[in-house]
Amino acid sequence: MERKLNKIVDVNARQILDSRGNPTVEVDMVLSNDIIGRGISPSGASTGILEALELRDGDKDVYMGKSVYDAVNNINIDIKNTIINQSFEQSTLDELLINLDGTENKKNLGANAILAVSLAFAHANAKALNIPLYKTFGEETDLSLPVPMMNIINGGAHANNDLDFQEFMILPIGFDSFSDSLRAGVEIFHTLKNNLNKKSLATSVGDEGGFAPNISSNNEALEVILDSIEKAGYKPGEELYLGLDVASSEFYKDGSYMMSDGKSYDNKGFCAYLESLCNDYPILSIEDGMSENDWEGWEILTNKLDEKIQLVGDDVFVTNQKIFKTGIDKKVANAILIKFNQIGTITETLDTINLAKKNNYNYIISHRSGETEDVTIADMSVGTSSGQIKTGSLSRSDRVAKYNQLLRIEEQIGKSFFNKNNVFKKWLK
Ligand code: 2PG
Ligand code: MG
Repeated sequence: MERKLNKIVDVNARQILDSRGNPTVEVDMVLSNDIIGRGISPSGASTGILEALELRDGDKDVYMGKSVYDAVNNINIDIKNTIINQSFEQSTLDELLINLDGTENKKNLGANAILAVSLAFAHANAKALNIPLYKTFGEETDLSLPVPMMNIINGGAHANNDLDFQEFMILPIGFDSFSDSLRAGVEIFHTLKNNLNKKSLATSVGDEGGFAPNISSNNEALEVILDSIEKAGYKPGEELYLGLDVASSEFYKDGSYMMSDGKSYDNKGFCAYLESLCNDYPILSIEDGMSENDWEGWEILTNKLDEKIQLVGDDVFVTNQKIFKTGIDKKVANAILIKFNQIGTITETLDTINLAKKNNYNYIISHRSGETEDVTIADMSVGTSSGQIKTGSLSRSDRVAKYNQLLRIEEQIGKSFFNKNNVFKKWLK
């Protein structure tokens, strides 16, 4: 029997604030029968140059140019007038939004406007179907609870220390449940705080809730994390692995990877440097090891490390099917980071995930450094069975809200769904 679709009876957008105190777009969508769904757009700091366009007003006297009143108006006028009193599936709504914008990078209406509408519909639609949101993102037979990639030391564009690498993450994979892996992460996080305190290093946190101590050496950051894992009573290289988001596009200039200690590398040299870190530490995943502008470097890196670790493309693929397709053809990376605001609709995000699945690439559902109370990514990681989620550290509500949602989902579906597909099996022999 065909489902009777609910009509959209109201759409109301407003400007709210994200976790960095910058304006962002929120949408409340009302369907018939008083069903309400809310969508909020997140916002990045180390953005890929080919990401869909985040529309900001640019008036330096208002919110330092960052207000989003135009995007809000685009929803309250153009989008609302086009979709009101009609009924949709997620895919037909998203298609209409894409066509209404009419540009490759969503610059007319703004990807922040379009995504907030797409997300609001996803939430409303799940309520109309009377099912949890995570069940709308994939097959019910293929759910899993993700391994959290916890970013406990922040550097790069997310902190004002001298660390070149943006994220130093721990991956608690040797546990039987999401809640046990979360507990290990939290205990290590607090042990790390003590460790930093003892070294008289600052324990204030960066944009993603990880510590941002004033250390400048990558090795020192990795050492203090390893020590904290052990002091917390866990086994590195067995229960806990390390992950990096190098975010190397941020320090790639004129064909060189320029480090803050004055060293610079060409792509071969930088690849050798990353390989040496992998030999010295239990690193299981490296994101953006090469710049978005250095596809040759990406090929070198993939040839060298594909068999050893997960190589994640973020800035280089920007959740964009077309660009990702080029990466697949060139055999670049073996995993893709998925951020729905890089592309702008739920449907396109799910299409990119399906492309990853078909080509045996891992896919990681990810937050942005500017987040909100919205927890959709937690549901998406379960529904698409990504097996991994990147949602920051173990402090600040914008980060832990996603972990808390995963705890709720664990309660509903059961602990046995943790890392069900064992997405790391290729590298852990
Ligand atoms: C990244 C993200 C999230 P941003 O580079 O992976 O951690 O950062 O949102 O600033 O792009
Ligand atoms: Mg990244």
